[in-house]
Amino acid sequence: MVKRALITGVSGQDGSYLAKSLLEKGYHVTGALRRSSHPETIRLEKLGIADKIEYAYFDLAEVNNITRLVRDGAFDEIYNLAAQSFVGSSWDQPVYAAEVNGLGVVRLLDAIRTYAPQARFYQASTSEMFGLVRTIPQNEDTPFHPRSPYGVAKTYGHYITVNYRESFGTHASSGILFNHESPLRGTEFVTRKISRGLARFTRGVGDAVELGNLDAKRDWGFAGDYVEGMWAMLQQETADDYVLATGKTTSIRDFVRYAAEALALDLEWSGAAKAEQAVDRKTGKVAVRINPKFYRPAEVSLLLGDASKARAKLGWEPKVDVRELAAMMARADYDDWQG
Ligand code: NDP
Ligand code: GDR
Repeated sequence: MVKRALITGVSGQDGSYLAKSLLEKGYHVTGALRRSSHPETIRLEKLGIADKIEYAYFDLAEVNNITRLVRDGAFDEIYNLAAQSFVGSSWDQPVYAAEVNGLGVVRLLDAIRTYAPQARFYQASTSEMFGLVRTIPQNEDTPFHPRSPYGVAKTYGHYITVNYRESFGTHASSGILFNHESPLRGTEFVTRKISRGLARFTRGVGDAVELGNLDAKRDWGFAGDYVEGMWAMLQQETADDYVLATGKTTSIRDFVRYAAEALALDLEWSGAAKAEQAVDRKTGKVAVRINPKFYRPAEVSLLLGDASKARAKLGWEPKVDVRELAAMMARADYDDWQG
């Protein structure tokens, strides 16, 4: 029997890699997409799988389309990756973040409870739930203190997933994933902003890359590795929660350094705090500068994950190190440059 999977957020970074992986494993994949005037299948096209997916239009803010999709789809596995995923804009649209990232999850879970109780469910939870961290590294037992409307909404999504598992026996797992990136990462996220900005700078187009807080530290892995962990969670007999992370933390400044290295850019750093900048020694031009508008109202300063549970129970291991990741992204942006 061919297994049937539903991926919400299939047009996003993780949705695309997960769809590719499930297709390779022999699944039938239904990808739920938001209706748009321009169907956003560009990442799926880049991976060569856009025409191998069955599409269903849906929005997590609307209950009826979710119910119909779950009722009629006969899905074995449902991966909820759809979200308003950019932390920065969640302060501008806090109610929408709660609606989609929080209530959207219970809409899906309740449809599963009612119409597809046999389906296995994956919720895309996040290290942003840890927020103001007091314990380093963070694992499944670390208390949450989210620092953004995005993180608060995702914390509800996490707990309601746990609650449906405990209340109704739903096979519902929550993956607490630390940052994971790729050449398909959205251009507003800091890693891609850096790789794309420096690639353009190296090509001689585009101004300096303007960034916010260079001192924030993240545990960055490769998205292609993380979607394998999502799948592994749903193959377990019992549903559970798992942290996926590399166990190494890196500052934004060092990510800039790694991407610059891969592009053979020789940067000279000067100044401090909001006056810090990096000049390209070859051309004398400013390649990176601070723009205070990219600072956040409340920052998550340091994330460092402990994925020992996933390693032990799922046999999951991240394969790409942060330096290789920065190089992979910078080179892809340099090569993809269209003029
Ligand atoms: P992306 O921003 O690349 O993808 C998000 C997806 O959600 C897109 O397909 C988007 O559709 C869709 N979406 C947004 N709003 C709605 C809505 N109202 N209804 C239906 N679909 C919607 O994110 P990632 O792939 O990076 O992340 C996947 C998930 O994992 C997200 O839930 C994110 O919060 C979470 N996460 C991500 C981490 C990471 O480091 N990447 C780490 C931890 C958790 P459209 O194309 O129309 O915008
Ligand atoms: P994050 O990712 O908020 O961790 O959420 P992002 O790349 O946006 O920010 C990471 C850190 O970089 C600092 N930063 C900047 N960020 C952006 N976007 N732009 C800048 O110019 C800039 N300068 C410095 C930020 O302040 C922050 O500290 C991502 C998303 O994928 C979420 O959906 C996911 O849940 C978490 O990762 C884990």
